[in-house]
Amino acid sequence: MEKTFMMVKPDGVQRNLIGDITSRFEKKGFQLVGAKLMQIPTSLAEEHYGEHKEKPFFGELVEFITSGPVFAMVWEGEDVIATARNMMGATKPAEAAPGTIRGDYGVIVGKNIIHGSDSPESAEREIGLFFNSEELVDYQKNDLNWIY
Ligand code: ABT
Ligand code: MG
Repeated sequence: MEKTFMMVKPDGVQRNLIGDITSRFEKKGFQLVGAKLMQIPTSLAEEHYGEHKEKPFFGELVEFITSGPVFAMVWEGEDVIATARNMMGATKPAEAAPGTIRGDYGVIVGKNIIHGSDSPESAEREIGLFFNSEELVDYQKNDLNWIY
């Protein structure tokens, strides 16, 4: 089953949006298979955002993502990578549709609340950067006779 890496960025954590954001993915029907609150070290931030190294906003980006705790998550489900990107909304909050996370809560492109992997290759790379295999849990929700 497809997996994606997502994180509530420092602005989302400061604004108490962890519960709302995780709730959206739970209600959609995806399964949480790993999660932790963490402070990203600069070296990990630079590696995670390596594709933007030459961009003028790289320094600010690394500074922002290391400025406070993030809530890192791995979600699993059919087409979860593309579906989660749709639920997040466009990178620029001004272009993000109402009803999406960035459309509902974001204003500034450099502080756009949530990250989600943009391809299967990115998902594999980012899950590997942020989680050890023993931190990911494989479990079934169906066939439990104590859920009524
Ligand atoms: P991320 O989930 O952070 O990767 O965002 P997304 O994939 O939607 O967008 P990309 B293009 O990867 O942007 C990475 C971060 O860079 C910020 N940014 C982007 C700017 O600050 N200015 C810009 O002009 C652009 C294009 C937005 C993203 N992060 N934050 N926070
Ligand atoms: Mg990106």
